[in-house]
Amino acid sequence: MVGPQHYRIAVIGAGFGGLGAAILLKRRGYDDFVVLDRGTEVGGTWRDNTYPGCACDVPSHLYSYSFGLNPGWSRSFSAQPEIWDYLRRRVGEYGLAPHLRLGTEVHGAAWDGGRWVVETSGGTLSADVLISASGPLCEPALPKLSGLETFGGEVFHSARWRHDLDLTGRRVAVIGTGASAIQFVPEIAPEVERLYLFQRTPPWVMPKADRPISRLERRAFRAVPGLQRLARAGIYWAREAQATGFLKPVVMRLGQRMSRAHLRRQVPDPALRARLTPRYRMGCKRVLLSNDYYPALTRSNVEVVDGGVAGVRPGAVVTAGGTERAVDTIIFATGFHVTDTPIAQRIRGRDGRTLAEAWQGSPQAYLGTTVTGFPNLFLLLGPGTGTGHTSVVFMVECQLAYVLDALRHLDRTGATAIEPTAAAQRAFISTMDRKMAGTVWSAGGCESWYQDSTGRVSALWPGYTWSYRLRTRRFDPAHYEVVARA
Ligand code: N01
Repeated sequence: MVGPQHYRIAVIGAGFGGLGAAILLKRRGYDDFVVLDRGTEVGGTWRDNTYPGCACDVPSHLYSYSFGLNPGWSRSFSAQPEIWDYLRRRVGEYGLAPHLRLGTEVHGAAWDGGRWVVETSGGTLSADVLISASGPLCEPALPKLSGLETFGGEVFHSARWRHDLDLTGRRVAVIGTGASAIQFVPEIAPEVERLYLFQRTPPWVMPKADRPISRLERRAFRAVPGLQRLARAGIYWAREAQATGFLKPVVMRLGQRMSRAHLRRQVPDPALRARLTPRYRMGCKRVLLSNDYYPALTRSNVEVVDGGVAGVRPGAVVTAGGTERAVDTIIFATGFHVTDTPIAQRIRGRDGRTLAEAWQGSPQAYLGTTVTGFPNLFLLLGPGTGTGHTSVVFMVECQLAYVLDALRHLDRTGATAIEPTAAAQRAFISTMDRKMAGTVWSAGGCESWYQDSTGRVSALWPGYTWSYRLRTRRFDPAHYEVVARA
């Protein structure tokens, strides 16, 4: 009987992580790999998030692969269509199409003692090595609101924008005031009849230094070798300097002063201003950048409703204070399943447990990449590799260097499987936790998606990202159990 199609490497996800993996695998001479994605196009979060105003809050030159610079960025902070286009163009440029299996959802992956057996919507395949690049911000989180099923109007999440729905003249409830909401609220506010913004925690908002990149600049980036790399390095190190504020929260006071001045300039009404003033230390949640969010909230057809949502009734949202706002549309801008990502329930390791069962609500991985009990598994943007201040693409590249070195190790030594020792993973996590303790992410007085269900900040790297680069430059076999070929 013919078994499932076998690959050397299977990659889950065709976003920044998965495409980056594919490009580098190809460049290193690996041809026997497959990239699986449930979407019918590549692009990951930049394919899925198409809400009006969707853009990156990391400067364009930094938010791209170091091996795939784009001198043609049209703005200092790129909008979603341009980033998505950047990713799609990489497919043709690197000849990735034969490796892509789009429209293929991974239902499960299990280690069978010598390889990964991957069940997908398109059948079963197997692989020696599994790279999970499914992304931490891929699965929309919808709060369980009582009465939601009785609402009777339109309901959707910001990451699944209903472009077929004309919002003109509608009465809309937006729930959430995070990075997504602050981008689309100013876009839809002029269209809708009424917009009720349900705010539970006012965020810190800073001005966004966004501007078009002139044709002259773009020409210079194309013509002068190294110029774009220089610009990128400048942005990178400026961002790294900002990390000091997250690691030593007292430095954040300056940022808080700047943000309050921004609020004062843009919101003349002192009562509204007071309600928009954050009550936790800046950086504890993601710092938001916007020049048009506060002005949108001063519009006469916009009301900020404090305290969150108590429930939903037919044709209305019930406020925490028990009053109602009559609406015909609810838009959830309520974030994603980050530390409880569904893929963790689908990957089963050596002892038959899933990642979610092994983690017990608090994700852990050695270097945020490999997990004890899960041989030959690599997690891109795994636990502890998010950043609050700079580009996650940088972190992905650090991980990819590590993964490629691990593959080289397997090839060179003839080993069949590697997994981090329990002691190495434990020691790594305890160092992470110790470093995290003094940071604004754990001591800033807020709740955020950086924290898991146990309250541990398990989503972020608690340091400068250059230190992560140093930790991941080389695969370190001393911290691994290695299974030699029989
Ligand atoms: O989600 P969020 P997001 N009742 O989790 C509120 C990235 N991103 O999609 O703060 C009422 O930040 C919740 O309230 P509170 C970026 O990394 C990047 O906006 O918990 N409210 C909060 O206000 C970002 O951090 C870009 O009190 C409820 C909001 O929903 C991440 O994605 C652009 C609620 C959720 O905010 C997620 O951002 C966009 C409830 N039951 C996003 N449940 C770039 O520019 C939740 N909330 C790159």
